[in-house]
Amino acid sequence: MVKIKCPIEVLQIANDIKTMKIRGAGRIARAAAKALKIAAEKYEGPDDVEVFIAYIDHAAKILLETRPTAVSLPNAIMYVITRLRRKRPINMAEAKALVAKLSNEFIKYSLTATEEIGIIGSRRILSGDVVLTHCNSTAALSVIIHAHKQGKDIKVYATETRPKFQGHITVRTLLSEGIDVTLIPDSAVRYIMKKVNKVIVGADTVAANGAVVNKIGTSNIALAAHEARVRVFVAAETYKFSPATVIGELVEIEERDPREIVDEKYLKENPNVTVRNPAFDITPPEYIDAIITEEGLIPPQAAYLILIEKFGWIIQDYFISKYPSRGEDEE
Ligand code: RUB
Repeated sequence: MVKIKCPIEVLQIANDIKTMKIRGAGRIARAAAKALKIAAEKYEGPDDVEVFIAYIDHAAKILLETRPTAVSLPNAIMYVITRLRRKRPINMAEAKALVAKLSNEFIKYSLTATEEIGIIGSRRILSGDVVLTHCNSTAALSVIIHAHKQGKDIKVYATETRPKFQGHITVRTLLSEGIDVTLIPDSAVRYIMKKVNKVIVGADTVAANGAVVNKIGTSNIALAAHEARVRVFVAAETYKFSPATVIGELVEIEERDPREIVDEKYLKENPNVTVRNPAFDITPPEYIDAIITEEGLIPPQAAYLILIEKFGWIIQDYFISKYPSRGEDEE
């Protein structure tokens, strides 16, 4: 089949995700959906829907190869592509319009979900609360900002989040909302936990057993919170739940360039030192009090229910591809 080149704008978005100019699981997902829409608009191949779909698949593949951990990225792409395939557009105009519609639909859903999480989660924040957050999560910030807008008097500790310092983005956002925020080094978490009474973080991926994959250091924070009897809330839209984990797939943890931690000179002068830079870690469900989704506040153990409700047909497809007899109709 003819391979049509991916437009430069799509390659640029892919590169921005890879280099973290676009970062955060929700933003990555929306950028990927937008990239597919641009790909559809810029399509210059033959007037053949099958070729068009193969071209969109190719753009999707490039986007999927950018970062491995946040499931929001494949889920956003799957949202567009599976519906495009199922709908079977009869001509190019219909196919292009459908990709644009699905992309817009996903982006709107994502933004609305973040708002709803803010409203739901803010009910659990009380005046006088001292909240600790890690990295930079739009969903977690939505909870904090909604609570503040309701007139609740809250104080926030934000971790720096080495090595990329996303905590500074969090601090800037909270300050611009007029929220009292203190920046702390990641290593000060257990020391500060005495003053904190709620932890709120985001998620890149939620597994079927309720384990949460989020920025490296999240599991240390959850452990320190558990020890100090401080509640841990995870703010996560349902497209951050991973259907593949239902069939036992593991979540790949991104290892980034060591030069985000030490410079080139250090690596040259210390050839025997191995520097590792894992970007995410896994917090087991035992250390999480609740996950705040747009579908409501759930215990982490209910992740499977969300997955079946939201991705049931995809999970079914996984099973059918592995065990074809499951797809056969019963007599
Ligand atoms: C970002 C990170 C965030 C989640 C949730 O990591 O771990 O906590 O992605 O963010 P990175 P959001 O900076 O490496 O992308 O709630 O904005 O989707």
